[in-house]
Amino acid sequence: MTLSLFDEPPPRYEAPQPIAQGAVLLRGFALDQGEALLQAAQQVIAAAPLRHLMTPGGRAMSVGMTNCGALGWVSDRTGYRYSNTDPLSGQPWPAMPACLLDLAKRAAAEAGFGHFNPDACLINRYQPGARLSLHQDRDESDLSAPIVSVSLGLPAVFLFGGLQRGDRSARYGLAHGDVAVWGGASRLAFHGVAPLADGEHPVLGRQRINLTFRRAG
Ligand code: MD6
Ligand code: FE
Repeated sequence: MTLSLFDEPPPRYEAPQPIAQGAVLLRGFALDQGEALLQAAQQVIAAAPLRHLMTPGGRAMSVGMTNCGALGWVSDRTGYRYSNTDPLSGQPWPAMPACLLDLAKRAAAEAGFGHFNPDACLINRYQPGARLSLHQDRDESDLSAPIVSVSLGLPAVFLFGGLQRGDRSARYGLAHGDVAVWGGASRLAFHGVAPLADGEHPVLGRQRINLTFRRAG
């Protein structure tokens, strides 16, 4: 039997791809759990809807966000912080679904960070044009833990720079099922997401969903 270009098996996870000291891409690592992860994310979104948070500067973010886990990342006119309740409902955030927690722990271990125990999972929805400008994740009290970021749906261009805002940043394509992990010497690296190109993903349609896990408290 010959394997044509059109019936190639889907790409499978192979090995970590280092991008900086303490930072790796795990391409395809979440592929075989994509459906379960999406179902779990949809359950969270049903209980704590996506919203466009206000930046301290007074602009609505283009990315829609919500959270699950003990702590959730929020932004408003007073600043960025973690909160143990959803400001929209006043209720605790939905619990972190077991399949999400399990994936985050396995990805961290694969990247060389054992014993990762995230208490915060930020769910981000990018529609075409949505972007995240270069920033550091530094609202977490435990900076010894890495960040695990899972991409689902439309592909995006991930910008990964250095420890200074002005450092040159490299661009990496992130596809459905890819996981990025950064910690150690890269924990405070500047990073962002270029404006999402329009397209149609077979499962998710015109959107990208990103799950970002941290140890916040
Ligand atoms: C991403 N997200 O969507 C990466 N950081 O691929 C982030 O880096 C991020 O969405 C801090 C706060 C919200 C975020
Ligand atoms: Fe970030």
